[in-house]
Amino acid sequence: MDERTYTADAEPGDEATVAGWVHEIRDLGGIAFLILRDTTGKIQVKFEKDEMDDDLVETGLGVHRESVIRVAGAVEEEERAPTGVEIVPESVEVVAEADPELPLDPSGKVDAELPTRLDNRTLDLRKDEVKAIFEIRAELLRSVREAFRGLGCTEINTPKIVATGTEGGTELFPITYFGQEAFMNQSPQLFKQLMVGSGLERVFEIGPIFRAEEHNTPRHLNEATSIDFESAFFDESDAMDACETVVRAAYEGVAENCATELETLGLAETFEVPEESFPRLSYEEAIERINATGELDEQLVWGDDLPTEGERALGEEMGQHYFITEWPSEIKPFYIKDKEDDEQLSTGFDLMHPSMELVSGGQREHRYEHLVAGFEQQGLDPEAFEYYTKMFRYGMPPHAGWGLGGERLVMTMLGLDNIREAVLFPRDRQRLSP
Ligand code: AMO
Repeated sequence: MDERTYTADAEPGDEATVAGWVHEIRDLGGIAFLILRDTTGKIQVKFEKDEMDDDLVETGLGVHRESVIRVAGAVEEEERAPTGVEIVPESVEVVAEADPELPLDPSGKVDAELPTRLDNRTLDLRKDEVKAIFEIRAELLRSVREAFRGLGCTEINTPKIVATGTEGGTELFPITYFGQEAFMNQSPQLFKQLMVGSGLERVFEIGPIFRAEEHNTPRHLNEATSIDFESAFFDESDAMDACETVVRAAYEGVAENCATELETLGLAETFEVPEESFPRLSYEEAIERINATGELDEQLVWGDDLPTEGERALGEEMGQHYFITEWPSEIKPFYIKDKEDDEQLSTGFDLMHPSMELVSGGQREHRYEHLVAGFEQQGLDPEAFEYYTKMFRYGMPPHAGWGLGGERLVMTMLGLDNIREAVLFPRDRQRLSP
């Protein structure tokens, strides 16, 4: 058992053993201070050289920065100490020595570029502002899970090694599976849909998706975390309601439980839980409004995907989360259902943050003949998807759902410039390790 006291719990009058990293040593001559850091904060350790054992002073002040040490002593009140208390050490043990040369400076006094930080993520995460991002990410996922439970969902886990792709427009990563061609899964799409016809009916999954995107952008990863939802007997409007509930719950959880982290990131004053309900704009209105901004060199026409600059121009006008609905059927995947009264229009929707797309979703095609015809129209071989289509012959209810990019949610919530900031060990064109 770890019997140390966390630095944040050390109270004046305690005899405590604290353990952690040497953040800084300040030697003022007769007196010196060592700042010890652990996951809860920092504490000052005071060395009065003339009054202390020479070996103790030598061990405490001779250790390199970022070494791991254990210090036992009396906790005393000291107004001038950064946290109002300090430890007068009776023993100092060097548990794990750090090299004198560090690849980056965890005290943050010297800035490091993102690639250096990602190469040395362990050291990078010793910085309060980096650690804060991942504490918030964890809280966000906790709140999202709770919101899904509130919506009556069951959490599922589906295979990441698969036989077929589902998301046209992004490439697959092929792998060899016992001599057979297989792929890393792009989305749990087909599996989550199969569950709405099972006894589970309403499900969610939080897991990795793999996209062999060739381009290297600040908002694309080759391995991302997808937050997926699917429910029997939902239409696209119900699915949008559920999406709004989950996104708002993520903000609420962070606002409630991450005050310190938001403060560390300089967001305490500006962080806002979205209050208003998210407006729903049709695709047609969206392209008209983008065209009216005059930001694009060429006007958008019906059937165009929205270019990044277009999304940004519209986002600036909207100034909050909003849905884009009624997309042209031709630019949505085969599993999205067309509108009942107009098959040029789909039930597909996207949830947008003012700066980027966060979610795609829609009502699904649950009628067997229509589904198979849709495969053929998209140039896909229905036979390869027989494991999926077959279940639509045995009682598949109408259903709807969506997929939310976990890192994009963290990124937009915290105003990060690069999606890689929201992943411990990002996978991109250049980065396969660590
Ligand atoms: P889509 O492909 O739009 O839809 O993905 C859903 C959401 O996942 C995030 N995302 C990514 N984030 C980072 N890097 C990437 N390369 C990346 N690709 C996607 C985005 C995106 O909005 N099966 C459908 C969802 C559904 O209909 O249920 C799907 O995967 O935030």
